[in-house]
Amino acid sequence: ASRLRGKTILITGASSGIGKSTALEFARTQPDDLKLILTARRLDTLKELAAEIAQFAQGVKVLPVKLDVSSPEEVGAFVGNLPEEFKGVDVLVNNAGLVKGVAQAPSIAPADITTMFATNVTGLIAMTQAILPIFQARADGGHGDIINIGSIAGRESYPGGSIYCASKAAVRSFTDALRRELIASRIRVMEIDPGQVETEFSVVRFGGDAEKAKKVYEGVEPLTPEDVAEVVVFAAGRRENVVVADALVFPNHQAAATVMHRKT
Ligand code: NDP
Ligand code: 8X3
Repeated sequence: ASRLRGKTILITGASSGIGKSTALEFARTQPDDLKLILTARRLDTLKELAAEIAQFAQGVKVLPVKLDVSSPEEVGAFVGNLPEEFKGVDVLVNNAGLVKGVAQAPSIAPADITTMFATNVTGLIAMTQAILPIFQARADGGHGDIINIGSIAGRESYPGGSIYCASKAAVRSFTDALRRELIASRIRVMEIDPGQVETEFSVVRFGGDAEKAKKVYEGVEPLTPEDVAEVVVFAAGRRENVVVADALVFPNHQAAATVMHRKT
């Protein structure tokens, strides 16, 4: 039997890209008995995803929830508002995140700096703090999984990405500290760092300019969000004593944040 049977999985940023594919992959892997709490700001998109999952996985209960992780009020009210049958969260996938622009200091818009940190860093930390008490209330010192989506950008900085890179470095640092802090429990703290993945990421970066976003992937074959989703579900599905603590996932043409082989 799958180790994921009966689990309650909470995914942030499930309306697009890696988060959406992760929801679908969990449902495919455990279609008979699973609960998915899918969160993002776009509730309509989450409802469409819930309908898509219902078509092939009748045993998966999906709860779409509108949640802006950058809002301390919304995150603060989140757990208390969960229906009773979804309160026992087993896995938190901290995936919501974004990049804004390619500006360099001193010309980075203050609002973009705030948005990136409030979403990628403060939001991820707030979600973690909201869910950890659920894990810690369990017997044997507590158990549950935290899977943080970092980035190659958190390991290596590049020009035009200073704030995004700093935000993902903060995720990495927080994740490492948390794993150390929780060592006496059975809580698993994991980080998955993708390289280039084609999602809405670059469209968001360029403020909706799809043409500009397309250029990022010209001559290269990026990862698909499904590729990353498979790694997330693999990590969550390991035996309880196995912690996929830290995974860096590149497409074959990529060897570093800015080292890519492009076909011309
Ligand atoms: P997408 O833009 O396709 O998806 C981002 C998701 O985050 C959306 O579902 C969006 O939903 C959600 N989101 C954004 N802001 C908020 C917010 N304030 N509150 C709640 N949800 C929010 O991009 P990806 O799938 O690529 O990104 C997912 C994660 O992967 C991010 O953390 C990103 O940094 C990371 N990553 C991406 C890489 C890439 O190359 N694409 C590489 C490495 C890491 P909504 O707008 O509905 O709120
Ligand atoms: C997204 C990857 O390096 O293009 O996290 O910013 S990068």
